[in-house]
Amino acid sequence: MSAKPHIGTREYFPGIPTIAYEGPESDNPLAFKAYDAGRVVAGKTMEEHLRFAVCYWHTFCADGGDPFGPGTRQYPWKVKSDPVAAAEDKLDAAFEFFTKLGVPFWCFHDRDLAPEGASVAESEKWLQHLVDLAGERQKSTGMKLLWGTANVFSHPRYMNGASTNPDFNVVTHAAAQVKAALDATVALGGRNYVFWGGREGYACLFNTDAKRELEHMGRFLGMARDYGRSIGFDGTFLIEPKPMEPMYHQYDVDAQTVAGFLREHGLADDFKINIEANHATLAGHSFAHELQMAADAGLLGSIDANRGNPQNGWDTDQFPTDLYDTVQAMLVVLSDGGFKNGGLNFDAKVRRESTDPEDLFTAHIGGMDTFARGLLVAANILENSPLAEFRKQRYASFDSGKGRDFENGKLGLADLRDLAQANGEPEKRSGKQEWVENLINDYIFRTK
Ligand code: XLS
Ligand code: CA
Ligand code: CA
Repeated sequence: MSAKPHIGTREYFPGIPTIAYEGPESDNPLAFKAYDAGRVVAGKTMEEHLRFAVCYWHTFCADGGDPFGPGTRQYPWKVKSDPVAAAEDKLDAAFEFFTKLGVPFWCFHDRDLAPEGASVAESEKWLQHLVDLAGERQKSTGMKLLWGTANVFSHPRYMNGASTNPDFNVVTHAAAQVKAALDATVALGGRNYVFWGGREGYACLFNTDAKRELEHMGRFLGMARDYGRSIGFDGTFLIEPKPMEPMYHQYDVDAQTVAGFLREHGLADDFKINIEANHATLAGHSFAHELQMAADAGLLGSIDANRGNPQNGWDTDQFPTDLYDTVQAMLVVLSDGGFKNGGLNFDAKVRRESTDPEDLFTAHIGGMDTFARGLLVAANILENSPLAEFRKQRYASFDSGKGRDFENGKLGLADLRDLAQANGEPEKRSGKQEWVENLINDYIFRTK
Protein backbone atom coordinates (compact mmCIF):
# COMPACT_ATOMS: atom_id res chain seq x y z
CA MET A 1 0.00 0.00 0.00
CA SER A 2 1.37 3.45 -0.80
CA ALA A 3 2.63 5.33 2.22
CA LYS A 4 0.23 8.24 2.31
CA PRO A 5 -3.36 8.59 1.15
CA HIS A 6 -3.85 10.68 -1.93
CA ILE A 7 -5.10 14.14 -1.12
CA GLY A 8 -6.61 14.99 -4.46
CA THR A 9 -4.80 18.15 -5.52
CA ARG A 10 -4.59 17.34 -9.22
CA GLU A 11 -7.31 18.35 -11.71
CA TYR A 12 -8.04 15.49 -14.12
CA PHE A 13 -10.57 17.26 -16.33
CA PRO A 14 -9.02 20.72 -16.84
CA GLY A 15 -11.09 23.14 -18.86
CA ILE A 16 -14.36 21.35 -18.06
CA PRO A 17 -16.64 23.55 -15.96
CA THR A 18 -19.40 22.48 -13.60
CA ILE A 19 -22.24 21.55 -15.96
CA ALA A 20 -25.16 23.97 -15.76
CA TYR A 21 -28.72 23.97 -17.10
CA GLU A 22 -28.96 26.37 -20.06
CA GLY A 23 -32.29 25.28 -21.57
CA PRO A 24 -33.40 23.83 -24.92
CA GLU A 25 -32.10 26.75 -27.02
CA SER A 26 -28.48 26.36 -25.85
CA ASP A 27 -25.87 25.14 -28.34
CA ASN A 28 -23.30 24.51 -25.60
CA PRO A 29 -22.37 20.80 -25.64
CA LEU A 30 -21.28 21.10 -22.00
CA ALA A 31 -24.67 22.27 -20.70
CA PHE A 32 -28.00 20.60 -19.90
CA LYS A 33 -30.88 21.34 -22.27
CA ALA A 34 -33.58 19.51 -20.29
CA TYR A 35 -32.17 18.35 -16.93
CA ASP A 36 -32.84 21.19 -14.52
CA ALA A 37 -32.10 19.51 -11.17
CA GLY A 38 -34.31 21.77 -9.03
CA ARG A 39 -37.31 21.94 -11.40
CA VAL A 40 -40.44 20.47 -9.82
CA VAL A 41 -42.38 17.92 -11.90
CA ALA A 42 -45.32 15.95 -10.51
CA GLY A 43 -44.56 16.96 -6.94
CA LYS A 44 -40.79 16.30 -6.81
CA THR A 45 -37.64 17.86 -8.22
CA MET A 46 -36.05 16.30 -11.28
CA GLU A 47 -33.10 15.33 -9.11
CA GLU A 48 -35.39 13.50 -6.69
CA HIS A 49 -37.28 11.70 -9.47
CA LEU A 50 -34.34 10.61 -11.58
CA ARG A 51 -31.65 9.83 -8.98
CA PHE A 52 -28.85 9.69 -11.56
CA ALA A 53 -25.72 7.66 -10.87
CA VAL A 54 -22.40 7.37 -12.72
CA CYS A 55 -20.88 3.89 -12.89
CA TYR A 56 -17.22 3.47 -12.00
CA TRP A 57 -16.35 0.59 -14.34
CA HIS A 58 -17.13 1.94 -17.81
CA THR A 59 -16.28 5.54 -17.01
CA PHE A 60 -12.99 5.29 -15.08
CA CYS A 61 -11.71 1.73 -15.55
CA ALA A 62 -12.40 0.73 -19.17
CA ASP A 63 -10.20 2.30 -21.80
CA GLY A 64 -11.88 1.21 -25.05
CA GLY A 65 -10.18 -2.18 -25.47
CA ASP A 66 -12.19 -4.82 -27.33
CA PRO A 67 -11.47 -8.41 -28.48
CA PHE A 68 -9.81 -7.01 -31.62
CA GLY A 69 -7.54 -4.38 -30.18
CA PRO A 70 -6.25 -2.59 -27.09
CA GLY A 71 -7.61 0.51 -25.40
CA THR A 72 -7.75 3.78 -27.28
CA ARG A 73 -7.89 6.11 -24.28
CA GLN A 74 -4.86 6.83 -22.08
CA TYR A 75 -6.28 8.09 -18.80
CA PRO A 76 -3.97 10.22 -16.64
CA TRP A 77 -5.21 8.43 -13.51
CA LYS A 78 -3.96 5.08 -14.76
CA VAL A 79 -0.26 5.80 -15.16
CA LYS A 80 1.19 4.84 -11.76
CA SER A 81 2.66 1.35 -11.62
CA ASP A 82 1.70 0.79 -7.97
CA PRO A 83 -1.89 -0.47 -8.37
CA VAL A 84 -3.07 1.02 -5.07
CA ALA A 85 -1.60 4.44 -5.89
CA ALA A 86 -3.29 4.25 -9.32
CA ALA A 87 -6.59 3.34 -7.57
CA GLU A 88 -6.23 6.43 -5.37
CA ASP A 89 -5.75 8.63 -8.43
CA LYS A 90 -8.76 7.03 -10.11
CA LEU A 91 -10.87 7.84 -7.04
CA ASP A 92 -9.89 11.49 -7.24
CA ALA A 93 -10.66 11.62 -10.96
CA ALA A 94 -14.04 9.97 -10.32
CA PHE A 95 -15.12 12.40 -7.61
CA GLU A 96 -14.00 15.36 -9.74
CA PHE A 97 -16.15 13.97 -12.58
CA PHE A 98 -19.19 13.35 -10.35
CA THR A 99 -19.11 16.86 -8.90
CA LYS A 100 -18.55 18.64 -12.22
CA LEU A 101 -21.42 16.67 -13.80
CA GLY A 102 -23.70 17.28 -10.81
CA VAL A 103 -25.05 13.75 -10.30
CA PRO A 104 -26.10 12.77 -6.77
CA PHE A 105 -25.07 9.07 -6.90
CA TRP A 106 -22.35 6.65 -8.01
CA CYS A 107 -21.97 2.83 -8.27
CA PHE A 108 -18.98 0.46 -8.11
CA HIS A 109 -17.72 -3.13 -8.17
CA ASP A 110 -15.14 -4.03 -5.51
CA ARG A 111 -12.44 -4.54 -8.14
CA ASP A 112 -13.16 -1.20 -9.85
CA LEU A 113 -12.32 0.57 -6.65
CA ALA A 114 -9.31 -1.46 -5.49
CA PRO A 115 -7.11 -4.08 -7.16
CA GLU A 116 -7.15 -7.78 -6.29
CA GLY A 117 -4.46 -8.66 -3.71
CA ALA A 118 -2.36 -11.81 -3.39
CA SER A 119 -4.78 -13.27 -0.81
CA VAL A 120 -8.33 -12.75 0.42
CA ALA A 121 -6.96 -10.73 3.36
CA GLU A 122 -4.84 -8.47 1.15
CA SER A 123 -7.77 -7.81 -1.21
CA GLU A 124 -9.90 -6.91 1.82
CA LYS A 125 -7.20 -4.57 3.16
CA TRP A 126 -6.85 -2.69 -0.12
CA LEU A 127 -10.61 -2.40 -0.58
CA GLN A 128 -10.97 -1.13 2.98
CA HIS A 129 -8.33 1.53 2.30
CA LEU A 130 -10.09 2.78 -0.83
CA VAL A 131 -13.47 2.66 0.91
CA ASP A 132 -12.07 4.88 3.68
CA LEU A 133 -10.89 7.38 1.07
CA ALA A 134 -14.20 7.20 -0.80
CA GLY A 135 -16.01 7.87 2.48
CA GLU A 136 -13.96 11.04 2.95
CA ARG A 137 -14.72 12.14 -0.63
CA GLN A 138 -18.44 11.44 -0.12
CA LYS A 139 -18.40 13.58 3.00
CA SER A 140 -16.68 16.53 1.35
CA THR A 141 -18.75 16.44 -1.85
CA GLY A 142 -22.19 15.25 -0.67
CA MET A 143 -22.10 12.35 -3.16
CA LYS A 144 -24.08 9.23 -2.21
CA LEU A 145 -23.71 5.58 -3.17
CA LEU A 146 -26.63 4.14 -5.18
CA TRP A 147 -25.22 0.61 -5.10
CA GLY A 148 -22.20 -1.54 -4.61
CA THR A 149 -21.48 -4.98 -6.03
CA ALA A 150 -18.74 -7.59 -6.31
CA ASN A 151 -17.03 -8.50 -9.55
CA VAL A 152 -17.23 -12.29 -9.37
CA PHE A 153 -16.95 -12.86 -13.10
CA SER A 154 -13.62 -11.40 -14.37
CA HIS A 155 -11.03 -13.43 -12.43
CA PRO A 156 -10.22 -16.77 -14.16
CA ARG A 157 -11.25 -18.67 -11.00
CA TYR A 158 -14.85 -17.75 -11.86
CA MET A 159 -14.75 -19.15 -15.39
CA ASN A 160 -17.33 -21.82 -14.43
CA GLY A 161 -19.42 -19.48 -12.31
CA ALA A 162 -19.28 -17.91 -8.83
CA SER A 163 -22.09 -19.07 -6.49
CA THR A 164 -23.06 -21.69 -9.12
CA ASN A 165 -19.53 -23.01 -9.63
CA PRO A 166 -19.29 -26.83 -9.52
CA ASP A 167 -16.25 -26.43 -7.21
CA PHE A 168 -17.12 -25.49 -3.62
CA ASN A 169 -13.71 -23.82 -3.15
CA VAL A 170 -14.63 -21.27 -5.80
CA VAL A 171 -17.97 -20.63 -4.10
CA THR A 172 -16.08 -19.71 -0.91
CA HIS A 173 -14.01 -17.12 -2.80
CA ALA A 174 -17.18 -15.61 -4.24
CA ALA A 175 -18.55 -15.44 -0.69
CA ALA A 176 -15.40 -13.69 0.55
CA GLN A 177 -15.79 -11.05 -2.14
CA VAL A 178 -19.51 -10.55 -1.61
CA LYS A 179 -18.97 -10.24 2.17
CA ALA A 180 -16.29 -7.57 1.69
CA ALA A 181 -18.37 -5.74 -0.93
CA LEU A 182 -21.37 -5.74 1.45
CA ASP A 183 -19.13 -4.35 4.21
CA ALA A 184 -17.98 -1.64 1.77
CA THR A 185 -21.54 -0.84 0.67
CA VAL A 186 -22.70 -0.47 4.26
CA ALA A 187 -19.66 1.65 5.19
CA LEU A 188 -20.49 4.02 2.31
CA GLY A 189 -24.21 4.17 3.10
CA GLY A 190 -25.21 2.42 -0.17
CA ARG A 191 -28.96 2.27 -0.78
CA ASN A 192 -28.81 -1.01 -2.75
CA TYR A 193 -26.58 -4.01 -3.28
CA VAL A 194 -26.56 -5.62 -6.75
CA PHE A 195 -26.08 -9.19 -7.94
CA TRP A 196 -25.49 -9.51 -11.63
CA GLY A 197 -24.94 -13.21 -12.41
CA GLY A 198 -22.33 -12.73 -15.11
CA ARG A 199 -21.15 -16.33 -15.17
CA GLU A 200 -24.03 -17.87 -13.23
CA GLY A 201 -25.27 -20.09 -16.04
CA TYR A 202 -23.74 -22.57 -18.41
CA ALA A 203 -21.93 -22.97 -21.70
CA CYS A 204 -22.84 -26.65 -22.15
CA LEU A 205 -25.76 -28.52 -20.60
CA PHE A 206 -24.05 -31.95 -20.92
CA ASN A 207 -21.57 -31.10 -18.15
CA THR A 208 -23.96 -29.02 -16.00
CA ASP A 209 -26.31 -29.93 -13.14
CA ALA A 210 -28.50 -26.86 -13.57
CA LYS A 211 -30.90 -27.89 -10.79
CA ARG A 212 -28.10 -28.12 -8.23
CA GLU A 213 -26.52 -24.86 -9.42
CA LEU A 214 -29.81 -22.98 -9.05
CA GLU A 215 -30.26 -24.37 -5.54
CA HIS A 216 -26.72 -23.19 -4.69
CA MET A 217 -27.49 -19.74 -6.06
CA GLY A 218 -30.66 -19.48 -3.95
CA ARG A 219 -28.80 -20.57 -0.82
CA PHE A 220 -25.90 -18.18 -1.51
CA LEU A 221 -28.21 -15.20 -2.00
CA GLY A 222 -30.02 -16.05 1.23
CA MET A 223 -26.67 -16.13 3.06
CA ALA A 224 -25.73 -12.74 1.57
CA ARG A 225 -29.11 -11.32 2.63
CA ASP A 226 -28.67 -12.62 6.19
CA TYR A 227 -25.12 -11.29 6.45
CA GLY A 228 -26.11 -7.90 5.01
CA ARG A 229 -28.99 -7.51 7.45
CA SER A 230 -26.74 -8.60 10.35
CA ILE A 231 -24.31 -5.73 9.68
CA GLY A 232 -27.09 -3.15 9.42
CA PHE A 233 -27.78 -3.01 5.67
CA ASP A 234 -31.34 -1.68 5.46
CA GLY A 235 -31.36 -1.02 1.71
CA THR A 236 -32.55 -3.23 -1.16
CA PHE A 237 -30.82 -6.28 -2.60
CA LEU A 238 -31.14 -6.28 -6.37
CA ILE A 239 -30.83 -8.96 -9.03
CA GLU A 240 -29.98 -7.71 -12.51
CA PRO A 241 -31.38 -10.01 -15.22
CA LYS A 242 -29.42 -10.77 -18.38
CA PRO A 243 -30.06 -13.81 -20.59
CA MET A 244 -26.57 -14.45 -21.98
CA GLU A 245 -23.08 -12.98 -22.51
CA PRO A 246 -20.62 -14.02 -21.23
CA MET A 247 -22.36 -17.41 -20.79
CA TYR A 248 -24.39 -19.15 -23.46
CA HIS A 249 -27.25 -19.19 -20.97
CA GLN A 250 -27.51 -17.16 -17.74
CA TYR A 251 -30.02 -18.19 -15.09
CA ASP A 252 -31.37 -14.65 -14.51
CA VAL A 253 -32.88 -14.51 -18.00
CA ASP A 254 -35.42 -11.73 -17.54
CA ALA A 255 -37.66 -10.04 -14.98
CA GLN A 256 -40.34 -12.75 -14.95
CA THR A 257 -37.73 -15.52 -14.55
CA VAL A 258 -36.11 -13.65 -11.66
CA ALA A 259 -39.47 -12.97 -9.99
CA GLY A 260 -40.21 -16.73 -10.01
CA PHE A 261 -36.73 -17.54 -8.67
CA LEU A 262 -37.00 -15.01 -5.83
CA ARG A 263 -40.36 -16.40 -4.75
CA GLU A 264 -39.17 -20.00 -4.95
CA HIS A 265 -36.21 -19.25 -2.69
CA GLY A 266 -37.98 -17.00 -0.16
CA LEU A 267 -36.06 -13.91 -1.24
CA ALA A 268 -38.85 -11.67 -2.55
CA ASP A 269 -39.16 -9.60 0.65
CA ASP A 270 -35.54 -8.39 0.52
CA PHE A 271 -34.71 -8.49 -3.18
CA LYS A 272 -36.00 -6.46 -6.08
CA ILE A 273 -34.93 -6.26 -9.72
CA ASN A 274 -32.45 -3.94 -11.44
CA ILE A 275 -33.56 -3.63 -15.06
CA GLU A 276 -30.89 -2.82 -17.64
CA ALA A 277 -32.22 -1.58 -21.00
CA ASN A 278 -29.68 -3.46 -23.12
CA HIS A 279 -30.23 -6.71 -21.21
CA ALA A 280 -33.96 -6.42 -21.94
CA THR A 281 -33.29 -6.29 -25.67
CA LEU A 282 -30.83 -9.22 -25.44
CA ALA A 283 -33.68 -11.21 -23.87
CA GLY A 284 -35.84 -10.41 -26.89
CA HIS A 285 -37.94 -7.90 -24.94
CA SER A 286 -38.28 -4.14 -24.93
CA PHE A 287 -36.91 -2.04 -22.06
CA ALA A 288 -40.50 -1.01 -21.23
CA HIS A 289 -41.66 -4.65 -21.13
CA GLU A 290 -39.03 -5.57 -18.54
CA LEU A 291 -39.87 -2.53 -16.41
CA GLN A 292 -43.58 -3.32 -16.59
CA MET A 293 -43.11 -6.99 -15.64
CA ALA A 294 -40.91 -6.02 -12.67
CA ALA A 295 -43.35 -3.30 -11.55
CA ASP A 296 -46.38 -5.59 -11.87
CA ALA A 297 -44.62 -8.15 -9.67
CA GLY A 298 -43.99 -5.41 -7.07
CA LEU A 299 -40.26 -5.86 -7.70
CA LEU A 300 -39.08 -2.84 -9.69
CA GLY A 301 -36.00 -1.72 -7.76
CA SER A 302 -33.65 0.26 -9.95
CA ILE A 303 -32.54 0.85 -13.55
CA ASP A 304 -29.28 0.55 -15.47
CA ALA A 305 -29.86 3.18 -18.13
CA ASN A 306 -28.34 2.48 -21.52
CA ARG A 307 -29.39 1.12 -24.90
CA GLY A 308 -28.30 -1.58 -27.32
CA ASN A 309 -27.90 -1.47 -31.06
CA PRO A 310 -30.86 -2.95 -32.94
CA GLN A 311 -28.55 -4.12 -35.74
CA ASN A 312 -26.54 -6.53 -33.59
CA GLY A 313 -27.12 -9.01 -30.81
CA TRP A 314 -24.62 -8.11 -28.13
CA ASP A 315 -24.35 -5.86 -25.12
CA THR A 316 -23.16 -2.56 -26.58
CA ASP A 317 -24.00 -0.50 -23.46
CA GLN A 318 -24.51 2.74 -25.39
CA PHE A 319 -25.71 5.90 -23.72
CA PRO A 320 -29.49 6.33 -23.84
CA THR A 321 -30.47 8.91 -26.48
CA ASP A 322 -33.82 7.55 -27.61
CA LEU A 323 -36.62 9.75 -26.25
CA TYR A 324 -39.35 7.23 -27.08
CA ASP A 325 -37.62 4.68 -24.83
CA THR A 326 -37.22 7.08 -21.91
CA VAL A 327 -40.84 8.27 -22.15
CA GLN A 328 -42.00 4.64 -21.91
CA ALA A 329 -39.59 3.94 -19.05
CA MET A 330 -40.70 6.97 -17.05
CA LEU A 331 -44.37 6.12 -17.62
CA VAL A 332 -43.73 2.82 -15.84
CA VAL A 333 -41.58 4.35 -13.09
CA LEU A 334 -44.05 7.16 -12.34
CA SER A 335 -47.06 4.81 -12.42
CA ASP A 336 -45.17 2.58 -9.98
CA GLY A 337 -44.89 5.50 -7.54
CA GLY A 338 -41.33 6.51 -8.46
CA PHE A 339 -37.97 5.21 -7.23
CA LYS A 340 -37.59 4.44 -3.55
CA ASN A 341 -34.03 3.20 -2.95
CA GLY A 342 -33.33 2.82 -6.68
CA GLY A 343 -32.30 5.28 -9.35
CA LEU A 344 -30.97 5.61 -12.89
CA ASN A 345 -27.42 4.31 -13.14
CA PHE A 346 -25.63 5.01 -16.42
CA ASP A 347 -24.19 1.57 -17.04
CA ALA A 348 -23.03 2.87 -20.41
CA LYS A 349 -19.72 3.42 -22.14
CA VAL A 350 -18.52 5.88 -24.75
CA ARG A 351 -17.54 4.27 -28.05
CA ARG A 352 -13.97 3.05 -28.59
CA GLU A 353 -13.60 5.84 -31.15
CA SER A 354 -14.58 8.54 -28.61
CA THR A 355 -11.23 9.42 -27.11
CA ASP A 356 -11.54 12.94 -25.65
CA PRO A 357 -12.06 13.25 -21.86
CA GLU A 358 -14.86 15.67 -22.79
CA ASP A 359 -16.73 12.78 -24.49
CA LEU A 360 -17.35 11.26 -21.03
CA PHE A 361 -19.19 14.45 -20.09
CA THR A 362 -21.20 14.89 -23.29
CA ALA A 363 -22.27 11.23 -23.16
CA HIS A 364 -23.67 11.59 -19.63
CA ILE A 365 -25.24 14.99 -20.39
CA GLY A 366 -27.09 13.44 -23.34
CA GLY A 367 -28.35 10.54 -21.24
CA MET A 368 -29.49 12.83 -18.42
CA ASP A 369 -31.27 15.18 -20.83
CA THR A 370 -33.01 12.28 -22.59
CA PHE A 371 -34.33 10.93 -19.29
CA ALA A 372 -35.28 14.42 -18.08
CA ARG A 373 -37.34 14.96 -21.28
CA GLY A 374 -38.80 11.48 -20.82
CA LEU A 375 -39.85 12.42 -17.29
CA LEU A 376 -41.51 15.66 -18.45
CA VAL A 377 -43.43 13.94 -21.25
CA ALA A 378 -44.48 10.97 -19.09
CA ALA A 379 -45.68 13.26 -16.28
CA ASN A 380 -47.68 15.30 -18.80
CA ILE A 381 -49.27 12.15 -20.27
CA LEU A 382 -50.23 10.81 -16.84
CA GLU A 383 -51.56 14.14 -15.63
CA ASN A 384 -53.39 15.42 -18.71
CA SER A 385 -54.02 12.73 -21.33
CA PRO A 386 -56.96 10.29 -21.56
CA LEU A 387 -54.53 7.33 -21.75
CA ALA A 388 -55.07 5.90 -18.25
CA GLU A 389 -58.84 6.30 -18.44
CA PHE A 390 -58.96 4.65 -21.90
CA ARG A 391 -57.00 1.66 -20.63
CA LYS A 392 -59.20 1.36 -17.57
CA GLN A 393 -62.35 1.45 -19.71
CA ARG A 394 -61.11 -1.50 -21.81
CA TYR A 395 -61.49 -3.65 -18.68
CA ALA A 396 -64.74 -2.11 -17.41
CA SER A 397 -66.65 -5.38 -17.94
CA PHE A 398 -64.73 -6.80 -14.97
CA ASP A 399 -65.72 -3.92 -12.66
CA SER A 400 -69.25 -5.10 -11.93
CA GLY A 401 -71.69 -7.98 -12.35
CA LYS A 402 -70.45 -11.36 -13.56
CA GLY A 403 -67.08 -9.94 -14.61
CA ARG A 404 -66.42 -8.92 -11.04
CA ASP A 405 -67.64 -12.31 -9.78
CA PHE A 406 -65.10 -13.91 -12.17
CA GLU A 407 -62.26 -11.79 -10.77
CA ASN A 408 -63.34 -12.64 -7.23
CA GLY A 409 -63.23 -16.36 -7.94
CA LYS A 410 -66.98 -16.85 -7.59
CA LEU A 411 -67.55 -18.56 -10.93
CA GLY A 412 -66.47 -21.88 -12.46
CA LEU A 413 -65.72 -22.78 -16.05
CA ALA A 414 -69.22 -24.18 -16.59
CA ASP A 415 -70.74 -20.88 -15.34
CA LEU A 416 -68.73 -19.03 -17.98
CA ARG A 417 -70.02 -21.46 -20.63
CA ASP A 418 -73.62 -20.73 -19.61
CA LEU A 419 -72.99 -16.97 -19.76
CA ALA A 420 -71.52 -17.31 -23.27
CA GLN A 421 -74.63 -19.19 -24.37
CA ALA A 422 -76.98 -16.70 -22.73
CA ASN A 423 -75.23 -13.49 -23.88
CA GLY A 424 -74.43 -14.48 -27.45
CA GLU A 425 -71.64 -13.10 -29.65
CA PRO A 426 -69.77 -10.18 -27.97
CA GLU A 427 -69.78 -6.75 -29.56
CA LYS A 428 -66.49 -5.93 -31.35
CA ARG A 429 -64.44 -3.32 -29.45
CA SER A 430 -61.43 -1.67 -31.13
CA GLY A 431 -58.11 -1.71 -29.25
CA LYS A 432 -57.27 1.64 -30.94
CA GLN A 433 -53.51 1.00 -30.99
CA GLU A 434 -52.84 3.66 -33.62
CA TRP A 435 -54.77 6.23 -31.62
CA VAL A 436 -52.81 5.54 -28.40
CA GLU A 437 -49.51 5.58 -30.29
CA ASN A 438 -50.41 8.95 -31.84
CA LEU A 439 -51.39 10.22 -28.42
CA ILE A 440 -47.90 9.47 -27.08
CA ASN A 441 -46.36 11.36 -30.00
CA ASP A 442 -48.74 14.30 -29.53
CA TYR A 443 -47.47 14.65 -25.95
CA ILE A 444 -43.84 14.29 -27.05
CA PHE A 445 -44.41 17.17 -29.49
CA ARG A 446 -46.31 19.43 -27.12
CA THR A 447 -44.50 19.02 -23.79
CA LYS A 448 -42.41 22.01 -22.75
C1 XLS B 1 -22.89 -6.43 -17.34
C2 XLS B 1 -23.63 -5.84 -16.24
C3 XLS B 1 -22.79 -5.39 -15.04
C4 XLS B 1 -23.65 -5.16 -13.82
C5 XLS B 1 -22.87 -5.05 -12.55
O1 XLS B 1 -23.42 -6.68 -18.42
O2 XLS B 1 -24.40 -4.79 -16.73
O3 XLS B 1 -22.06 -4.26 -15.37
O4 XLS B 1 -24.45 -4.02 -13.93
O5 XLS B 1 -22.07 -6.15 -12.32
CA1 CA C 1 -25.71 -3.36 -15.67
CA1 CA D 1 -24.80 -4.36 -20.13
